[in-house]
Amino acid sequence: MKTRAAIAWAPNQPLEFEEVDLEGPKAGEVLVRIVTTSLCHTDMFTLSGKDPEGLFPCVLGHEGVGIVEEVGKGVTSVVPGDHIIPLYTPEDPNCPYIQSGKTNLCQTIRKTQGQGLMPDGTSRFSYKGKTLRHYMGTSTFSEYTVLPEIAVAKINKDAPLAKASVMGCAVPTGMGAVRNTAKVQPGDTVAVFGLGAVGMAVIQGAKLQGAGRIIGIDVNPAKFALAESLGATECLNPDDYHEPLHEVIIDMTNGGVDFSFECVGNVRLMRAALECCHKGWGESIIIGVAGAGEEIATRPFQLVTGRVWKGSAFGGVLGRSELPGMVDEWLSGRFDVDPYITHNMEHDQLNTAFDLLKRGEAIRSVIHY
Ligand code: AHE
Ligand code: ZN
Repeated sequence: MKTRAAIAWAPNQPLEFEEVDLEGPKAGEVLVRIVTTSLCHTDMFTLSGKDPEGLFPCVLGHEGVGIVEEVGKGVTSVVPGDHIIPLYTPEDPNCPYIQSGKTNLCQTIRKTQGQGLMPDGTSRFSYKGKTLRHYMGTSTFSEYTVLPEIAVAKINKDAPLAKASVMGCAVPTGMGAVRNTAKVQPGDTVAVFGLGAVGMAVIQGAKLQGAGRIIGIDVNPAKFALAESLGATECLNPDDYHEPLHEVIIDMTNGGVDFSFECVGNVRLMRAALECCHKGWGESIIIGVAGAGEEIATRPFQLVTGRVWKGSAFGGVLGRSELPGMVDEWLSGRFDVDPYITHNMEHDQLNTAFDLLKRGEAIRSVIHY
């Protein structure tokens, strides 16, 4: 079939919109019509050429929601008409990683996914005979996409599809990091580095956990009002201080925070996030994605004296068994996704969405097909 897709031909080039060829679902695969998709920094990161797994030409996009149109042979868990969220972190019950009960990092199709291919090692996308790579196993910047069955989470049909795309990355990534990775407890002091969508979701999650102080940190003070409306008890701009950022936070918190979250992907900020943690027990969770070749550093003494460095992917959320429950929590009013959606636009305005994100003007732009 033909589908309208945004093609990323090469790093740092604007996306081009074309009718591309899409092969139907093979065994164990599902054809999905994406209803909305939103733009995450990780799409921008890959388009910038800094992603060691970035392959071109490709169809980007990993935060979306859609409707199953057709299923391939052997697919039993979804049927046409089901509403689904594509999972860049799939969940295969036969995967030993999943069976361990210790992680959400399913590895069943991770290798081919990183190569921009479906599990059989081929792509379903092409344009004028030239292969286009998939991206993060999702490629939601195409109106129709093909996904492995283990990479779709069936969600409640009451979830408004115009908004649900943010449940595909930002919200579970931030909230999940708070609940599953850090396990923030009532009264804890939390520092959130970077007030994009993921940072906002960390704040919202920390508030739901009953955190005492929630300190938002960003060089763009225009983000502070939203952060405070979601639960930040105070916000600070590192540019307003002469002292190193970790010292400022240690001073503010009588010795450091219980948990910090790095939601930018800046390795210097990761160090500050670790070092502002309380001696003896403070934990820092890395969520931000750093570019190829970047490395983190600190004095080992920071860890010897009890600080803990951790990371979190997709918030430690099991996509098929836990994400639908998070969607239900949203529907029940436990939290709201409206604050994340700063812009709504059409598919062919995606390049504008990239510009807005780059300039720090958007939290999430939702693209409606
Ligand atoms: N391809 C990059 C790594 C990118 C990365 O870390 N991705 C996160 C999700 S970012 C969502 O906005 C992730 O889930 N990683 C787990 C995984 O298996 O990729 C690189 O550095 O190679
Ligand atoms: Zn993302």
